[in-house]
Amino acid sequence: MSENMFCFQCEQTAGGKGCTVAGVCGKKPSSAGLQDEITAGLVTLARALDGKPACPGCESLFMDALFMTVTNVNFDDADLKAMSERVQSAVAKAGGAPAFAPADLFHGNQDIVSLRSTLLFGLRGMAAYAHHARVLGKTDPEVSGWFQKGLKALGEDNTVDTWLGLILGLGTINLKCMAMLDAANTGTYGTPAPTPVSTSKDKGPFVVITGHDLHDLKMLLEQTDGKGVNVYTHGEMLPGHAYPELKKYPQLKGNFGTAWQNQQKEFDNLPGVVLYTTNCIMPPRPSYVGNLYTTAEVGWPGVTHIAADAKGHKDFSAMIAHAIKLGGWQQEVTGEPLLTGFMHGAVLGVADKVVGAVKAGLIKHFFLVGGCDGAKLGRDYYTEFVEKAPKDTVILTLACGKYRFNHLQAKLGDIGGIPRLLDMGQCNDAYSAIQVAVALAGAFKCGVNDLPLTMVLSWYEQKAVCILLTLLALGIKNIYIGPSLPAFLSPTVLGVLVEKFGLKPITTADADLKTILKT
Ligand code: SF4
Ligand code: SF3
Repeated sequence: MSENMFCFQCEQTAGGKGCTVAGVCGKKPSSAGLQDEITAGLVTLARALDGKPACPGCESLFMDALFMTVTNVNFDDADLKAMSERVQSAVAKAGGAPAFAPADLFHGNQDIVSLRSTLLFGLRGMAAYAHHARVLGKTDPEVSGWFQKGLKALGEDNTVDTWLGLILGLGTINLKCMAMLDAANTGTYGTPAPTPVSTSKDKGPFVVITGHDLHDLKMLLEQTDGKGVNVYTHGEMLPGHAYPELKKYPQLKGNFGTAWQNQQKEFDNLPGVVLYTTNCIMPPRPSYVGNLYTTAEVGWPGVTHIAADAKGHKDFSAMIAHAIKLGGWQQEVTGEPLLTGFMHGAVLGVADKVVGAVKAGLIKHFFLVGGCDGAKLGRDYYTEFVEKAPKDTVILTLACGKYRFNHLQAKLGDIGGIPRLLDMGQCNDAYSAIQVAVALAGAFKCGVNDLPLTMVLSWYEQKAVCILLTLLALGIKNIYIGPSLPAFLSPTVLGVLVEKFGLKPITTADADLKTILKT
């Protein structure tokens, strides 16, 4: 088999090793090549800027270009080529520098490639979060500067210790980035509150909006207001319902579908349009490809892209008219509501109740069962884990992996007036989980590692990588991770993480619960 490309950045990578002929995600070798070209160009740009302040527009260029290379974001070679040219022109304007070549990304022994790749993938994940905060007007010089610093480091021959320092440094700065995004989201749209979200389908035309960008959701709600067009959230957009400034729109009807990997089935013959604001777009089927729209860094060849104008405004009118023409669902279908909105503001608001329930022995353990969903077998572990967790335990969840079990909310019941399953929001709301853990540690006068709290994470793409690095940088130990370990972690690097942080691959729900709860 000839090697046309090499990519091992996500959990579904071919054979658990690397996609070499074509991406399991649908990425073509030409797109993979362009993404490597963009990345290498960014390293050269970071070199060229060394010691100088970032060129005008370079801060956003770093974020947007890295975001574009995240799994399932952009499959359109025309977009990737245009981005690569933007990077090259910035390099030329910065005065040039010794070129870092795409092949250099894979230079060195297995461990060096592993360490370099871990840093790169973490940077890609953080870039998506920084992008969402930036569109809401929030930037931080330290976060922005770190893209330049991290990219420059990718081109250096560092020692293992230096690489490890950089990787944990990225974890620390990503906490700042997630805090900035949290401040951007809550500052703009208010403090999320627990909110039941309908999963019913109402009659009439509709737009489905997927991805993480709340600013896009807000613009869509403004432009559908009073038009008789309903809006449904999909995937990671579900927590949008919990924000006061978003849920006030009556046409924000509910949540449609489940996590990203089911879209080809769920969007089949959909009588409405779909707007993708971030990852995760999958190869669309002919039955619905004509109903899709992309925005921001997302792209699929032939799918209409809605770009922002110079003021950041996006004109969704043609897409809304398309939804009206499609007519929407003709019959109402009733579904069970999902509960979301337990971000840190809501949970810390009932902190006394939570602490009281622990002290009274009602709550014995907390689990954070969170992270990405995906198509591969083995992800039923997370459903089983939640179902089998004893009744005196509370489960915090976040990101799209929760669709494996969020419909079980009512069945799981509550403890002392607190639901046993608390949906804390999107993957970036890992910040909320950290805030809650730190507050609990404060209330019990102990360290986070001494709390009766275990993190059981599922990963798929690079945002999960930067979050994991943040948790490690905070010194959080004994994290369970699955469904499989990242292919980009070499045995030696994995060994270091296991030794230093007690990182554990998941086994079975029964065995892991037994170990954690020492039963
Ligand atoms: Fe393969 Fe994942 Fe890379 Fe796609 S993103 S090419 S599935 S490793
Ligand atoms: Fe999900 Fe793609 Fe990662 Fe934000 S939307 S968590 S997989």
